[in-house]
Amino acid sequence: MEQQHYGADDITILEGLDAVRLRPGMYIGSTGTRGLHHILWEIVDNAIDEAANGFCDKIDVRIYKDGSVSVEDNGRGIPTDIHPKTHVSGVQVVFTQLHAGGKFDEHNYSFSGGLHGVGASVTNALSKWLKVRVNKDGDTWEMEFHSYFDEEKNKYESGVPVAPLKKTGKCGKAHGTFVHFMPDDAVFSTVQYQLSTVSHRLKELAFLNKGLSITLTDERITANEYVDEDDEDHAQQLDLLGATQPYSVTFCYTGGIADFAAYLNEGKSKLYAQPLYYKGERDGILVEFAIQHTGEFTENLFSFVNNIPTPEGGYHEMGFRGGLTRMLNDYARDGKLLKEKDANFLGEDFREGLTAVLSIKMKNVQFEGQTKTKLGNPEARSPVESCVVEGLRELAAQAKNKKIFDDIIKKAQGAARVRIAARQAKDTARAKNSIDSLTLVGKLAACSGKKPELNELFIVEGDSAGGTAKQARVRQYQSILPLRGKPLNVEKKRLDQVLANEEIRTIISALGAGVGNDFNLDKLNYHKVIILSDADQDGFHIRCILLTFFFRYMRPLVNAGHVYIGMPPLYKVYKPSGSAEEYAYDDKELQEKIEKVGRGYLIQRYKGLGEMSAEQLWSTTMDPMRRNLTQVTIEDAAAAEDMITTLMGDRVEGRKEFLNRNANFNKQDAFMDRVKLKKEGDNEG
Ligand code: TSJ
Repeated sequence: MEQQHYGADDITILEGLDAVRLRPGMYIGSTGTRGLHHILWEIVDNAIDEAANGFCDKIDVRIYKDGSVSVEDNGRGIPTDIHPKTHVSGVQVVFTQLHAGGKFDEHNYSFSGGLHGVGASVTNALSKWLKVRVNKDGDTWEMEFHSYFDEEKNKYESGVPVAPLKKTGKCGKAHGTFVHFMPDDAVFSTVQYQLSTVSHRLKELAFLNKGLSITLTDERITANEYVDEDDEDHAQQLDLLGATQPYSVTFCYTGGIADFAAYLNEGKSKLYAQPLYYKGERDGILVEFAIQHTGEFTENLFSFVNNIPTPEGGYHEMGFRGGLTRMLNDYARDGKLLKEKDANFLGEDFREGLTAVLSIKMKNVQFEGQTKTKLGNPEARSPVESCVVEGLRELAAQAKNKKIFDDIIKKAQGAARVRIAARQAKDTARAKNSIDSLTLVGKLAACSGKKPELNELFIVEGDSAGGTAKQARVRQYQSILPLRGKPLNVEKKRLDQVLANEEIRTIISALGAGVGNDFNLDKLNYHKVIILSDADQDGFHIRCILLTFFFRYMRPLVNAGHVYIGMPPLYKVYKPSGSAEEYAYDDKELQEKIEKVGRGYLIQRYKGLGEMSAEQLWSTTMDPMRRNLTQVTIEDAAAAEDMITTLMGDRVEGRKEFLNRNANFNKQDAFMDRVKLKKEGDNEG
């Protein structure tokens, strides 16, 4: 080709962009909606790098009516001077040279270069047009690129400069870079940017870059035309902006990933109010983490490398988990929370209910895995682990955090107990056939219906009341399980004893969903598990024992709201003639019922369920239309945990004090202080 006015360098540059055009998938993965968003992230990443280097604190992303999109920062502005080797401006190099992104010199470190990081030139190559404006040292500079089909050459020309970079005005003290481009519909199967996708990622980037303010504006729609369910920022702005303004949202988090962790835990019960946060550096790797334990069981670790999510995990996650386990075991030993003879906790014990955000930054990242979102650099593991150990030690050394760390260990103790019990349950099951295959004919009066969602299991105190309940029930959907005497107080026994206990085994077997770690809600035979015990001290104790067992060994059952307490009436107010009959469930109600029945009333006080006739038990306690059921849900698992330890465990003083305080068993039971109780049928607790 005879175009000698181009230098040799320029020709290779153009060939570079042609290659992108020819095989876009090689550079951006796909030409679908993912690829479309990818070329936006390439641009955003450059602005994020400028922020990470401390030169900018504001980024604006705008989606226009015509489908184009722009990114603007208030950074130093892309260098405008002529590049000594290529004899073109820095701006031109950025947009026409493959892989020019970021690495200008050794003083600006750029960590992009993972999933993204192919550079802004790729965005240019795959755009119909791209405009850039730089404000720098008082001058405004502009340049434009375009892609078009060259009829003469019979080929596509991609990302070609329309003209060299030129000064177009003065900007005063303003500084920054503005890049505006139109994705090429000849390349992408769709050129519609998805507001929810862009919004979600920008919010994530705002969390990952503490203090950075990112605004997203979508001119395609007005403020009241889009409501993102989990975008509380937008919900707040809706009223202000109304129908006349374009949709716009600003994300800015001064707490960074600590705010991220708090956001992830919104609406959950927490072991401690604020996430623990640390930022450190080891062997050239920046490590930042935030952790907060919830009352739930699942572990939620959100990890990032160079701001890119790594849902498949990798070596940084191994380092994080290792560091967490090592430090917390050391802490427990040092504080004598683990005795000399005790085995170490397992990592999983410390991660029950853990929400964590881990963000690391390193060079030369290697992504692996099915979706290339797993960090494959083994050298990342050890520095992350030491940073996590160091960070947690530093945090634990602060007086204000002592209780938090003690509570984390306490929670781990609970988790370890369940873990050990589950293992022993398996062993026991292996030894004595299987727990599920236990036949309990004669004890359990099973219902005939086969729909768990309709079925109810009454766990009834005593054989006598159990017999009455069997007469009273509707066989179709109500099962009766009488308990002889008190079940085992699981808190005070060794765990293998718990699972060897006949009453406990009967309950496990009746529910059909297993126990401990193997507990599986999907297999549950009854969606209502109703504890029916007398309204006296023994009944109260039995109720506590059962709730403790469910809490410890079948917590999902409690969390899902399947556990109920049946409330038998305390009094019957009636006329001997039989013309009136009312039941009262507490003393206040007794007065009301006395007034209702009027002169000549008699009162019967029920001492136990066994004193009732089948008809009375049905109408007052078992009939879904008339009974007084209370649902048990753990509002604060940590608090309930503490209460259980006090009430059922070894803290004798606490227990005495508690029992004295709650002498009125009619109104109080162990869980009522800590547990959220709501009436059957209510939708709101
Ligand atoms: F993607 C992109 F290149 F088009 C782009 C770059 C897009 C956007 C919105 C912003 C940027 C960008 C680049 N913002 N800030 C910078 N900074 C530099 O390129 C820069 C400026 C000065 C110096 C220096 O050493 O003086 C070094 C660099 C890398």
